[in-house]
Amino acid sequence: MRKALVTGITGQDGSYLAELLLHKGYEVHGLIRKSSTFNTDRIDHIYQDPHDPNARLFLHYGDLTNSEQLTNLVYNVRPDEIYHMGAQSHVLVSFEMPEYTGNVTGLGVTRFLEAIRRSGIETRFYQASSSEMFGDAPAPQNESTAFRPRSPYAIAKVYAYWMTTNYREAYKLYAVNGILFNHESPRRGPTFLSRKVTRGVARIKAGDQRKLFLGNLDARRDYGYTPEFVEAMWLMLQRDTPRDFVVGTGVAPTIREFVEEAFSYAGLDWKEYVEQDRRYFRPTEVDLLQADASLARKELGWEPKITYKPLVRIMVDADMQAAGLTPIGEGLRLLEAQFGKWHRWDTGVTAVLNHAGRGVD
Ligand code: NAP
Ligand code: G4F
Repeated sequence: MRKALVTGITGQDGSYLAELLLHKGYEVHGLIRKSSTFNTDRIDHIYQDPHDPNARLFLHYGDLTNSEQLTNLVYNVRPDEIYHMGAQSHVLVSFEMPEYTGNVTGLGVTRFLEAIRRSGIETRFYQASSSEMFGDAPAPQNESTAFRPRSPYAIAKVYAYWMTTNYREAYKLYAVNGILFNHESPRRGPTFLSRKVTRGVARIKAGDQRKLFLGNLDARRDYGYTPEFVEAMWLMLQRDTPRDFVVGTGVAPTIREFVEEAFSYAGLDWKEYVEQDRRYFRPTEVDLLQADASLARKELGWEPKITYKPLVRIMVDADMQAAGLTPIGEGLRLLEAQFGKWHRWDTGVTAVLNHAGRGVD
């Protein structure tokens, strides 16, 4: 049985990726942070009691700032594939915490690469690189576009990108960068734009919120649907030779267009509810991210089905359900028509969990 180690398994991408890998028959090991409250909501529905002889999901405490722990984990688990999703991933927060972001998002990668090199194990390493690295480089951006990062987050990712590249070249590690453009889902963290908007729409509909305060509405983002993106990550590690890929839909609405689409899907006029607040503006913004993912299409056979309009429907439906409303239904129908069961957004479905026994003692 193939073994995968997933960092950031409690995050949006890590949770979908873990589902995909379990579905493909892998034994999955996830790194999770110690927290005084439960932080496994996104993976509760795939949790397995480690006492179960058939268990294939195992969780390990760890932190990306602690190299000794990461080295032990790599050495003890000896995974065939490592998907490094863990990061301080919020761009605006990175301006408030630049040093911490550099430590976790940048140096965290070096700690892993060193752990692999020193342990001498045969493994394949996926680095979650970001379209934010392109910054204000002209669009559309592809694998040859030079980076012009505009935030401490993006700069940390550029460092991590080059460390991954260097370990591939210097030590012949199978190490690749997936340069992914924005991808969203009902599991997106609620402080990222897409989810803040779709959750806001649902809460306004439910009468739980009156206004939605946002920052810059003029930037453009290339929005895709996360479950499709984790398939691209897996495909990247299945190739004979390691290579970096850009992954995105090529469709890049303005934030204003995204907002308008979400409100109008729910039958609301966004202008009545949205106000701008300076606190959500970034000191330096990235104006336009738009992917040229032709290499991924050609070499990986990866083709996205969902662009931002259907994405909005999926996310608003999910947030309406979460707010106790009956979803409008177009998003639900879309998922049923296009995807398999592992794309569901509800958590805690397959098991009523005993929160006292999550297998991380
Ligand atoms: P996310 O939801 O913010 O998840 C980040 C994960 O990293 C969480 O599991 C978090 O744990 C974990 N983490 C943070 N700091 C850590 C630390 N010090 N030690 C151990 N774990 C830590 O991010 P995402 O959207 O899933 O993105 C996954 C990766 O892809 C990130 O590296 C992100 O930068 C990158 N990326 C994302 C996108 C996108 O559009 N989503 C695009 C390009 C690249 P907690 O749950 O405990 O906070
Ligand atoms: O949702 P965002 O915070 O995502 P951003 O900055 O594009 O970063 C995300 O995608 C990257 C890939 O390109 C990842 F690497 C990164 O980890 C993260 O997942 O902001 C999107 C846009 C920005 O232009 C921002 O200025 O929305 C604008 N925006 C306007 N009002 C807002 C808000 N963003 C947030 N988070 N909150 C607002 O109120």
